[in-house]
Amino acid sequence: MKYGKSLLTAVIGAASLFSAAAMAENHVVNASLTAFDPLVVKIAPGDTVSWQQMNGHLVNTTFTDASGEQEFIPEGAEGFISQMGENYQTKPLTVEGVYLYKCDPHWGAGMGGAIIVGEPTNLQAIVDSNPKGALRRLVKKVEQAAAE
Ligand SMILES: [Cu+2]
Repeated sequence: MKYGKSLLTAVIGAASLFSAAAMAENHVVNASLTAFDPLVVKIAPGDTVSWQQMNGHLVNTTFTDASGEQEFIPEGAEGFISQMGENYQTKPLTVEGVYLYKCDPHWGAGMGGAIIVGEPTNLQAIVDSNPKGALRRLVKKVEQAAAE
């Protein structure tokens, strides 16, 4: 029976891999005044995120501070920058971790958001970078969402 069980496990494994790919979801975030709603989206690897009502807004994973440019995305992941006003959709996000983004014109008003793909692998590293201001507030929200 051992062989039978491992075969069954393999079949179930293949089936769940297939259904994971088939069931990749798109998660919609709405821009509303100077906030993204929802602020934090938790998604499965391979899912996508798209933004609506983006007139006057953009999404950008590149953060700039006095020490230069930095991206708060998982190692090996690709960042993204949309055009102003574009209802942008990401490629499938396959690298697990936290992706922070902001709307440049409204970042001063704290307009940023986060995507958690699978496990928040890089969250501690982001916290350890000692974020300040709007970035710190965004990271707090991500920590709360990750703990839920
Ligand atoms: Cu904006």
